[in-house]
Amino acid sequence: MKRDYLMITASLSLAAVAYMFGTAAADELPKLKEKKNYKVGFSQTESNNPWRLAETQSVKDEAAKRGDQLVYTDAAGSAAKQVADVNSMIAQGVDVILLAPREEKPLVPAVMAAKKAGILVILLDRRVDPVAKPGVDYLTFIGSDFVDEGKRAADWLAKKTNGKATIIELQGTTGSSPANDRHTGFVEGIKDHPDMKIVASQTGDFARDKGRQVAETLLQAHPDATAIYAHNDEMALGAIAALEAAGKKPGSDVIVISIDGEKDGLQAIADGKLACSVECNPRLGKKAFEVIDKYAKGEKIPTWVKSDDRLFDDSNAKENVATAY
Ligand code: GYE
Repeated sequence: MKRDYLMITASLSLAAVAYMFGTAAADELPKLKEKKNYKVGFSQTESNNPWRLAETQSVKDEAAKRGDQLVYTDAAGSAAKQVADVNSMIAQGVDVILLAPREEKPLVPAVMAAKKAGILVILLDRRVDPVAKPGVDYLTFIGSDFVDEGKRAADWLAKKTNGKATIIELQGTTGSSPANDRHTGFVEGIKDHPDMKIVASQTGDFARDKGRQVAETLLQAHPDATAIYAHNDEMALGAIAALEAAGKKPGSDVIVISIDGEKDGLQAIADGKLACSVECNPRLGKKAFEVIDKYAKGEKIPTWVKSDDRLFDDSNAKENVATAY
């Protein structure tokens, strides 16, 4: 009894201290005052591909347009550095943190630390592990439906091949939400096609050269492969290079499909080397700042601000090259 009482008073006084210092209660999102200008942190995970660069540019452009101060960091592909980057933003007292989390699990503590410090977090382009909840621990996730992207890629391939394919899968960054979900969605999409099989699956870390190296090894082990499913265009372009080096014709000997819709990807479709790319829009900056404004005004924000993505193949890739990133 006495112990319970002590514990209750201890947690009550913790809540009181949290209140005094302006930090949020455990079940409540940090508040955001309506202001003319905000100090916004943007924690980018890496800058090694056109998708990332387009995303960063869209955030920088929107901040500049509004006259908001942007604190920008690049974790250079390290989850540990990204946690440190977020902690430094907390120390600098930013109003909001836009976080593009590299991996699902290691970034949860960063989300929780910001919440504890009373700083609002918005997840941009990737998710964290569901132990951190939108609408409770962070405001919302702004980005695409990765499970659906994987499913759409599988559906397209099933149609193209009449449900017959021996598939090599090049996965994205291990432990990242798009890699996990694009795999899940694709597996779901081929499950009713007994003649579609993934014979090898390995990470190419969303990077072109890694994708090329991994594709080279996997093609040697599986010379009978008829399709390559890459979790992004960069790895698909690497795989196309590997196929050509092995004397195979991408597009006819092996069908390559992917996700993103970057300029080089669309050009590869126009050239007949890449078969299709499910769009994943990186230009999320405008939406992010709109969400900040709405939340400060007291509007209700959905737990997922979903992108509306197209699919590119030889029917529409060429006309979209010019406006792609
Ligand atoms: O597809 C890839 C990038 O997180 C949705 O990350 C994003 C993915 C995108 O590196 O090209």
